[in-house]
Amino acid sequence: FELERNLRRAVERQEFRLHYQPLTTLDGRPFGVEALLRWRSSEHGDVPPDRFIGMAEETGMIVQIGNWVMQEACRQAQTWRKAGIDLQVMAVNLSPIQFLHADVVQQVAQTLRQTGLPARCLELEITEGALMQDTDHAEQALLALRELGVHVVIDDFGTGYSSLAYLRRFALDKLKVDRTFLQGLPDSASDAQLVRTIMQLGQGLGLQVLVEGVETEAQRAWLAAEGCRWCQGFLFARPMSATALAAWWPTDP
Ligand code: G
Ligand code: G
Ligand code: MN
Ligand code: NA
Repeated sequence: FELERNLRRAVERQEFRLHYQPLTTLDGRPFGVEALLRWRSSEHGDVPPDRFIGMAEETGMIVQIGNWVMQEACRQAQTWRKAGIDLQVMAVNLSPIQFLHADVVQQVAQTLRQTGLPARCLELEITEGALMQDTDHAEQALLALRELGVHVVIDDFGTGYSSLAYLRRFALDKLKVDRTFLQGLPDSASDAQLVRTIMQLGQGLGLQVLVEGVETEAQRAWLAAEGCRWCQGFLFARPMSATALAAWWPTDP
């Protein structure tokens, strides 16, 4: 209960920060980042998202927190772009609660207006579960988001309980292969077949496929041989503060 009470005050106390993890090509060149929420509580110290996102969802606070995340991520992206960093993608995680909220499209549009970030630079990461809870809402919201020009990504792809039929029904742009599939690579024949199949499925449907959780050179080599183009993982870069990200980003040759 104390954690919940303190979470309520965290926004006004400015205890949230965003970290950023690079999204890269297979040779490690970054084209964007994923924003990841961090809470430094004055009472509890650093609290990992796994420990408070669920609570924020149950209490509805995730809407306010999520709106802050989107605003801050877009503001930061536009600041970097103006400073000459060639950031093409700012990816933001949307909680199912946030995505199912009637205002979601309005919120996204307002954030883009207020920050000046071009819509094509914003990617919203949504899980399969969020899409399947209210498929009529999802269909309408995805069409409206596409109309705005933002991109929508299925996060943790392959771990949800949804039918493949939604892939043709919904206006989607990208799949992010869940990192649990990477763990067995390159040794596990079944993991290899699953990742290969997801990449083919995405390609066949005109969706980009990004593989997350790349941790080893052997995984990178396997993905390169399979024709994978986009990835994210500790092998290339971990999530880092805004200051660290700006220092890490390569300057043009
Ligand atoms: O780096 P990491 O430990 O931050 O993320 C743990 C989990 O928390 C991941 O599943 C990630 O998607 C989720 N997460 C991180 N930041 C956000 C956020 O801003 N909003 C939501 N809804 N989830 C987030
Ligand atoms: O669910 P989502 O994809 O939003 O989760 C992002 C989470 O994945 C963050 O916690 C991030 O730190 C973590 N992550 C990113 N790359 C790797 C990786 O290579 N290995 C592991 N174990 N976690 C990773
Ligand atoms: Mn994500
Ligand atoms: Na994921």
